[in-house]
Amino acid sequence: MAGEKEAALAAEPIYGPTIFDKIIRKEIPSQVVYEDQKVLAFRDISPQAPVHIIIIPKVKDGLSSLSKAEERHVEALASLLYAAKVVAKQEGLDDGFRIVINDGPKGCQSVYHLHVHLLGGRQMNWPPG
Ligand code: DGP
Repeated sequence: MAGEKEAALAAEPIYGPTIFDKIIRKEIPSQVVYEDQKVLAFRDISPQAPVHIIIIPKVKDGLSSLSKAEERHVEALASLLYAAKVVAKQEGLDDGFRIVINDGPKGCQSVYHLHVHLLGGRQMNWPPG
């Protein structure tokens, strides 16, 4: 049915490769600030704070978003948060910072490769928008 095909096409970019795969493979440039065996951290192209860094798992393994996480991803999820702490220290965010994970359309997720936003260098507000 046409409706099913449209739905499949619409879903393709969500579960397929994203711009972050190209960043991992260094096919497009990024300002990498931290890298280890499991994660890559680079400056956001559209910063929302003086420090705005994206932290991603190098191996996506189905983690298009946090809501897709399964028990096998627990270690990868922990690695992202620990890397966020390391990078925050590296960036001198000693007075505090914010971690954000956008999930799905209502969470304003635009790139479907799980990522943590590390924001800092200014006073954050609450509640968030
Ligand atoms: P989200 O909306 O939570 O899916 O965040 C995706 C972020 O990724 C957004 O803040 C902008 C950033 N981004 C998108 N494309 C690129 C890119 O090509 N390079 C870099 N450095 N960041 C990107």
